[in-house]
Amino acid sequence: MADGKCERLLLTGAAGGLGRMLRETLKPMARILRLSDIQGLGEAQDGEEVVPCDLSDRQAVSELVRGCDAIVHMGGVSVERPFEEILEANIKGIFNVYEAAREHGARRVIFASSNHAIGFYKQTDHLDASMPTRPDGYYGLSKVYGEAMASFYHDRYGIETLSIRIGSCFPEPKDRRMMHIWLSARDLTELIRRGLFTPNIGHTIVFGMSNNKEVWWDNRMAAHLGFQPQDTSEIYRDKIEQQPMPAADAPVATYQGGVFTAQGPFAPAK
Ligand code: NAI
Ligand code: 15L
Repeated sequence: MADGKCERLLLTGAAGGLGRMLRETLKPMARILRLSDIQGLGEAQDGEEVVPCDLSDRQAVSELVRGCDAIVHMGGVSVERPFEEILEANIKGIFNVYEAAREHGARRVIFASSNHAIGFYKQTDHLDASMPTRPDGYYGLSKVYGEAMASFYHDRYGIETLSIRIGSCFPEPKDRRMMHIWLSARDLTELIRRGLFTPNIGHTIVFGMSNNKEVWWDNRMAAHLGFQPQDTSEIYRDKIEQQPMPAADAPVATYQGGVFTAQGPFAPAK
């Protein structure tokens, strides 16, 4: 990873909402950007390789990671779903990614963790990355597992990871809850850049949020990244405050994870 560029950077989940954006913004960070997803990605453009892959397929993931010096792992189920779906894409998926990184010598992973790893904290709680996780569903549990994989593969094999507990990364915050945890595309891209090129990050956990006015999270434990978010949800406040106020005891107004805390239980798969 000389002169601030990876030789070959793998982006999983490249067909997803964030992946489509990162397909453009990660390009300057790599000589070759290898794009992967279970869904279609179109033709490879200049400086790209397209390698379709199901993350739950260990052999396919091993081939996918071969030749990559770093991995931005965005792929997987991104909402609350029955355990069986989360198990395949997220839990087996991240095991396969780290095993392949170990096997082929990839040294850095950026892991798209989520606020749902800590979603059962109340909106009145203030957290830093040393506080225990409080997952709000099977999806949140898979992100806790991913962070634990990152910790283990660093301690055992020296692979370094930035786990970004992404808040809500959409073009704009959609409701009052997201005003606290919104992350702009520009700030996510910069966090990934810091995660790829800051020396000696070990396993660092950072809360993925922009420079919002009223926040629940404290990122001082990730100060070595030198990340200074450029955007703020504040510019959307007038628009968001025109929305009706949710009931005070509604999950979206009570818990950091919002409605995810009230999804399920799911019927067993037939
Ligand atoms: P998304 O659902 O739009 O994209 C995820 C991609 O993963 C999809 O293109 C999907 O086809 C792919 N995928 C699913 N199962 C797969 C499998 N078995 N094999 C290969 N690919 C598979 O999600 P989005 O919003 O782009 O999020 C990207 C990542 O960031 C996800 O890991 C999500 O959990 C995480 N995240 C996103 C947040 C947001 O606000 N957008 C907030 C917190 C975390
Ligand atoms: C997530 O983890 C999801 O992937 C995303 O779709 C949003 O729901 C986000 O969290 C959120 O909590 O707003």
